Amino acid sequence: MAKKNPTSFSPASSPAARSAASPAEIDAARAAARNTDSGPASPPPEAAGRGDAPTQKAIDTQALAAGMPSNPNKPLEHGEANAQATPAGATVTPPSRLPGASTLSEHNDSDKTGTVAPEGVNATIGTLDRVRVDSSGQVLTTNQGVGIADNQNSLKAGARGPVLLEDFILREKITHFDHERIPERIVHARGSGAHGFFECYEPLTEFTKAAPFKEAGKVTPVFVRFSTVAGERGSKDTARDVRGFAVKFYTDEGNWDLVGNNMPVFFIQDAMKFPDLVHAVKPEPHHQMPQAASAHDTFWDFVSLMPESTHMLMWQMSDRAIPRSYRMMQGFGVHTFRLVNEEGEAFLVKFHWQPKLGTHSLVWEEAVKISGADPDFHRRDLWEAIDAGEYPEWELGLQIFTEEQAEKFSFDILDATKIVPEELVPVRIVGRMVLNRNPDNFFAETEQVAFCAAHVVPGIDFTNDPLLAGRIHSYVDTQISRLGGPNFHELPINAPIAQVHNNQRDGMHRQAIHRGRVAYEPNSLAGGCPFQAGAAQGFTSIARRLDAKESADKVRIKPEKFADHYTQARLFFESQTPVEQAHIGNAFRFELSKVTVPAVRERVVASLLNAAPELAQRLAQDLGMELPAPLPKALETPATPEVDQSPALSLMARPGDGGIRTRKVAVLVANGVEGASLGKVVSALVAAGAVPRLVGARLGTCIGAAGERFAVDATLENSPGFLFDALVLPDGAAAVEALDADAHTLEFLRDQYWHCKTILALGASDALVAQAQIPMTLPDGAGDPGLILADAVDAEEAIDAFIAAMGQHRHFGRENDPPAA
Ligand code: HDE
Repeated sequence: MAKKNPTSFSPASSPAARSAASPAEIDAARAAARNTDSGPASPPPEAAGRGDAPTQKAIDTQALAAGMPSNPNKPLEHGEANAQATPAGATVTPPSRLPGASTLSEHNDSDKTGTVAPEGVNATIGTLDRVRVDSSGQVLTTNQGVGIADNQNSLKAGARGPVLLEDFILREKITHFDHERIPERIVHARGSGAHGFFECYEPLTEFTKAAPFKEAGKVTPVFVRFSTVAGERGSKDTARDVRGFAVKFYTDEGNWDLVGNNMPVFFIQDAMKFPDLVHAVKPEPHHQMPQAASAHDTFWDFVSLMPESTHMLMWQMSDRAIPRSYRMMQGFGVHTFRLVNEEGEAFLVKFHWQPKLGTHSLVWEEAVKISGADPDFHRRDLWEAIDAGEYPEWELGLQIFTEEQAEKFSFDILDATKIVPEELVPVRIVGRMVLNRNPDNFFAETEQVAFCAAHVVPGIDFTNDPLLAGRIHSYVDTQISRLGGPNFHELPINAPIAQVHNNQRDGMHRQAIHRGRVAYEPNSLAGGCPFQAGAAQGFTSIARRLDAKESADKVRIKPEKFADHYTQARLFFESQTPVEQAHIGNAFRFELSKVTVPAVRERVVASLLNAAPELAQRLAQDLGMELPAPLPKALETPATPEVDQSPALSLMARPGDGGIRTRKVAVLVANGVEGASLGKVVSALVAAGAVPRLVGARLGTCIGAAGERFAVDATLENSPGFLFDALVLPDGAAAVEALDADAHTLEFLRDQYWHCKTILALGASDALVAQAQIPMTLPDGAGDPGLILADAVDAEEAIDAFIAAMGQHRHFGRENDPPAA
């Protein structure tokens, strides 16, 4: 879309009173126009003659430049009054396309050059179709397009002779291979991405002019990358860690990256501490251990000296840090941002993504086991769901509030270790995001995508959050070394769908071929183009910054309220259900038990005493240590919080719709399985959208009791119980006997039980439940809602109960600490 320019001039016409040029003058002017240095500035009009392009170009260029006798915007560049009213740049419409051409030979087209650049277009931003490659029916070639006759042998001097240096085909292949790897991301190295779209439910123009929110039903393409933070690129998906939740909106007014996490707060308050935090959590530098884990000395040493991390530690030790799926976690923008409307009014905003499937997590032991059996667990889950047409969906929620409201809060909204409780500012749902296309190529898309906290569009702006300020710098900087130079924005996955026109040139791997000789602004030789967009169309920063003083002193200091390190940590802990609180305690215990220096453990417990004394006491007991004195507080009497509890902070607050779509169910089979009830289970599960898999001792065919044949699609060995959401043990005495003889079965069953998953045992298979010593009742004596034993004749009713129980996701009533023997 070409931008509109209100200040456009017409090219100057040739001076009227000019006496006719003599033939000698015309020849001289024509000759001069063929030189690239010096020459007559203004050839007479009749010198152009028919088809004399060089002379015509000189004439048109002169007219174009003369059309802008001065820069009319200069006076407006001064004075505070003009700061918010930047005009669009001045332009002159050229009399022809000749002055804008790099070369007059641009009409000579070929299969390589194509023709003249289409007017006002940057062709590098076309859809990804322009770079997709499909090799079906094609011969193998070198990178120069030369057919490769033999891809099996190097070029040798004789069949048994030496390989020749001349073999450019071998050398090109090996050289490219040698350079296939690029540096991984410093943090968030492990990740998975997908394409999709954002759809706006209602116009939000009252609050923002940002392109995606302009009208109901407006669709904006997105690319999303989920990640872990600490682990390397090849590390496991199910580590206890924060998850990155980065969304690139390809809006029609430029790219907007909402680079968030699955937790709404962060460890630190100032970007100055980020390298320290990351150095502390990454594998320790002397021996590079442990991989993808915070459970080690340096991390806990650092965070226990940084009490502002306490709130985030509560989140990180909660089950949020071990999600069941990327599709089942929330996302948050973390910082307070601003929305700005057409009138220039600004509002404060927090961004929330709410998964349609609800928020669900793994249990710790399950996460540990999955990391061994399937380190790609989350990557596989996302890929399979999208390829199966089960498109993951989130709703976007906004907490919109004013600076006047914010000033009254007991906490500082510039502090990234604080949330705005939903009781203070409700979350308003404004649209949905659907991920409906897997990438064609992991490297080209998911690896090369470059998110950047500085990528905002008109209508979105920053606040003075000092953590955000560091991020605005960091992301571009890191891409320059990771993606090999300043032109990473031209990589197809990063290019916006909005036009890109500026005077940046050159650099490593430049893709764009700019027409013309002008690469500066202001100019008259390109008619002033590309011209500055001005306040009406371009990005402007909101003038008022919270608490910014006109002539503030230069300081390195934090605002007072930043010193309240514990109030919201307590709020989070108090808002959890007892099960979640127990899991948080277990996680702290596990992590601290891996710390080798007692003083570090003590410091953590001493700090937690200020946030959740009962948690700290339990930890001291579990870690076999004396209860230390509480850590001195930076702020003895913080402001009274508005709320003591916020139910929305519990994972249980968002169970989803109770359905079981995409959940994986293991159906254990062996020869002699009762085919009729097996068939009913599988059909019912498929109808409910779940993914049943027949798991047997070996792949191949399993013969049912009535001679039915079933294909076994996974084995007890390659797909252990903890990889499934639920378990079905079908009827059939012979099958039960065979399964009973395989120790995998009992382990499978026990894992399902201890991880609180739903189990259905039909007919004779109750023997397996007994053999695995699965308790029939919960520790408190109540019936177990997730353990369904039924005669095969009652299969239908039992299957319904099984599906309903699966919809509850877990049956935590089974839990005991430690698990009962
Ligand atoms: Fe990042 N972060 N970050 N971060 N971050 C990166 O950029 C950084 C922070 C987040 O899938 C890096 O391209 C600083 C908060 C995500 O490609 C790097 C600070 C939040 C991703 C970087 C923070 C995030 C990154 C590494 C403190 C949640 C993955 C590679 C001032 C709101 C994006 C890269 C993807 C990645 C810097 C803190 C989210 C080095 C300096 C807070 C989701 O630029």
